[in-house]
Amino acid sequence: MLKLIVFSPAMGLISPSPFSMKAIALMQMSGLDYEFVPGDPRKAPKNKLPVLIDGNRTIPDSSHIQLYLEREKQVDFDGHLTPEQRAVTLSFRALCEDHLYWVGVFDRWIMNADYVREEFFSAIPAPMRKIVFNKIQKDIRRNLYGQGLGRHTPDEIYAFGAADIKAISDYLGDKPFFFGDRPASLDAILFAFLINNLVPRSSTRPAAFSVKSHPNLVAYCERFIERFDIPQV
Ligand SMILES: N[C@@H](CCC(=O)N[C@@H](CS)C(=O)NCC(=O)O)C(=O)O
Repeated sequence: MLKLIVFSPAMGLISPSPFSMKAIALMQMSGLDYEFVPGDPRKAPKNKLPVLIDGNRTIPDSSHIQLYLEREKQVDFDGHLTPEQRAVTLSFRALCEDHLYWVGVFDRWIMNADYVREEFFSAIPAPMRKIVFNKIQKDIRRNLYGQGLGRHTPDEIYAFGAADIKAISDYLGDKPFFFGDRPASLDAILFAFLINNLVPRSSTRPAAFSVKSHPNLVAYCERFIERFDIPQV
């Protein structure tokens, strides 16, 4: 059976990583039999999760997992899309994975550090917990600075994220799925990133950066969970 290695449940989500959640969403959409197992990115081939295992084949990266399902398992996520919709798919994928993702990292690891430390590292004894967390947070700050977003003020960073979320909400409008009645791979991506924004935070954040401010996006996440029976904690 296919095995999907993802981050363990936390923050009320079956996996608190948008990329792991995307892979779970794709697997649920595929209708294939699989099991998901919590893993450690340090043991993954590219030091990131998710990873799909199919017999002796190992496929890291959520986009490569999608390609693998399409090519090797004949899963048709996007066959119904027009060339224009495929271009929109690539653009919104980049918006989520290369932009909104980093705002989420900033929101989570920098602005809500206490909450994240207790949620993710509660298994580590208290005195060590802060040390481990501080080291990871330092690496994350460096990554944010390298990516560029970390050079802005919190208000500027949140404004970028709010604009991303508004663009998703505006494009979706009152359609059931992003391109209409029939879901596509982009819905797995959008769902994964939006649901990760929706989980509770310990401190206040600008309302504009909250998916909760967009009722059509909240309804969209609920619709996706129901349609694809997304596992809950
Ligand atoms: N391009 C990758 C990105 C995966 C990714 O960034 N995963 C993060 C969690 S959301 C991770 O494994 N981080 C661990 C680390 O960087 O050490 C994909 O699409 O799967």
